[in-house]
Amino acid sequence: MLNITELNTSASDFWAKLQELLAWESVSDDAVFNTVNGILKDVRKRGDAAVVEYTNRFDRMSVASMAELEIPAARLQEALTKITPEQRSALEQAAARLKSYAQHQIMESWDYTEADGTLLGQQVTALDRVGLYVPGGKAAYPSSVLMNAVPAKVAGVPELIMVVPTPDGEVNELVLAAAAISNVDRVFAIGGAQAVAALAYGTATVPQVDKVVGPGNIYVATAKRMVYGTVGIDMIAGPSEILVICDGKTNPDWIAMDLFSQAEHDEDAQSILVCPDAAFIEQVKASIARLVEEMPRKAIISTSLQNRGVLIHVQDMAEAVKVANYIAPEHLELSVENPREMAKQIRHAGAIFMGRYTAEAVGDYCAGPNHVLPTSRTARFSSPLGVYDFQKRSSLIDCSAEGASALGKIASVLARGEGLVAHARSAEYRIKD
Ligand code: HSO
Ligand code: ZN
Repeated sequence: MLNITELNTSASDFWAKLQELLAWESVSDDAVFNTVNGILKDVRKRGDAAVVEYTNRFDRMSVASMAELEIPAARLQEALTKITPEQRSALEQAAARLKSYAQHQIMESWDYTEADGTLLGQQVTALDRVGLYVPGGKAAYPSSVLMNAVPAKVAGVPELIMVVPTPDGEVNELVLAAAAISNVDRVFAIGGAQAVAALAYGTATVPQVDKVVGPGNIYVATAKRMVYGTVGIDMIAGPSEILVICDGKTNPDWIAMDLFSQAEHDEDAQSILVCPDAAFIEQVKASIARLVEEMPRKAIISTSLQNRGVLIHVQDMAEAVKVANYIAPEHLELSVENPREMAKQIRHAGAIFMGRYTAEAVGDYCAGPNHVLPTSRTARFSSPLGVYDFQKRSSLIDCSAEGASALGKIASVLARGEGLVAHARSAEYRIKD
């Protein structure tokens, strides 16, 4: 039997215990910081030559130039023929669904005209060039390529540059196929902090981007933090999380597998069940014990559940909602009778999966919404990745002569109050009396 932490909201130390279990130290390692700092400086100074050297060293490659590390468009198309027709169709269907959802998110420009003819508004434009980081190795998710690339393209980003490490020269055909399907413009077989640096600063071969998005290991996350300001970044993602609220009337096997679906991502992932029915919690524990044996990633799931998993017994559903709002989980499943009513009371969650039939897994791949979501309680102040992350806004002001005169009077007073005489006179010139 796995040893998963159990909490009861009626215990006096419940909130303190919960807080302890939620604590997650994000990127904060001095040694990593120093290594990344060195790589960023080196790439900034020596460009392609540095990127080639790091790639040969870290990914055990032996290329002579950066040009050899570009994966040509024809090779992406070829990947579409190397995967199975079933895989291709699944990727295409997922991409189409993500696209329709993303189209609902497009921010439009707007303006309005005041009585004196002054126009005010907001003009929305897409970013010019975006870099998409895709991890190599065990965390290479083609679904994440779609989740990042599709909204960028729907926003109208003309140039999308993907980087993906290919340790020992091994490419992931599904990742390349996903890049082809989502119209990524260029792909470089580079990774780590050196790839983030190449995107952020630009090299002779890798064009400088305006924003770097996509998940990565601690080196990539640290590099993203450090280049922020030179370029934009999406977010620094922590380990994946799921919180399931269940009223005790769903098949316990389904709930156990939903908890596994996050736990299998990595040892630090967090799966939490919140339920008012103690007998049902016991049933889920029995399902976990039985089903974990069938899991190819049994070791990862077990470690994740034992280190960070929590089974919370609440007094009633109102309390379940309170716990969920405090945790602000990345994924929240409402496996209850009337999920739409309950969802209205949820104030903090990355994505809400409603009803017994909605598994988080469909959201991870193909429902439509993005699977790049705020983790580690950041759903209290941030939102899923979307089209708006690839758009920006410019304010618009067009004064009529009359408007300039009226506004000039206000500006003049405020400017003189701040001691800024040039501001005041610039506004006063336009005042007509
Ligand atoms: N659950 C992950 C996304 C993912 N799942 C990718 C499977 N592949 C973070 O939302
Ligand atoms: Zn997942």
